[in-house]
Amino acid sequence: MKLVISIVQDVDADTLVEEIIDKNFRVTKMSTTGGFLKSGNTTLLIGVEDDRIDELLEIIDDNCKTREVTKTIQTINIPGQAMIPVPIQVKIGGATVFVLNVEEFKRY
Ligand code: 2BA
Repeated sequence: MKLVISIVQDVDADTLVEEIIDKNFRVTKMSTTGGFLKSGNTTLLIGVEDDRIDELLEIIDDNCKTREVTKTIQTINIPGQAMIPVPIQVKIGGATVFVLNVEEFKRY
């Protein structure tokens, strides 16, 4: 068995979870925050049998889109001068996925 940890954009999360449930996987959805953008994203925990991992990864890939957002960073180019806000474009991936081997799985 594998544990898939998938970090996705909030905007894709509901459709993705529906699709995952429709296809008879089990999923836990958590509200999380990206460290870089400091804005909300969604982390899904999905326990899956080894023979269905490819099917699951395909569902994630099909339902998550890459998008660009603008983030304003504070920068300074002359020592002693005020901070200048500079907008930068950041590409957020469709999904960041970790696949872990599960040593033991129990339901009581
Ligand atoms: P954030 O940390 O908010 O990052 C959002 C996007 O900002 C990232 O998209 C990446 O394109 C960019 N980014 C992140 N750190 C950066 C940096 N130091 N310099 C320049 N650009 C940077 P993704 O890579 O698609 O990541 C989306 C979200 O997935 C991340 O949100 C974070 O919550 C999670 N994530 C990504 N890689 C991770 C990892 N190795 N471990 C844990 N969480 C991760």
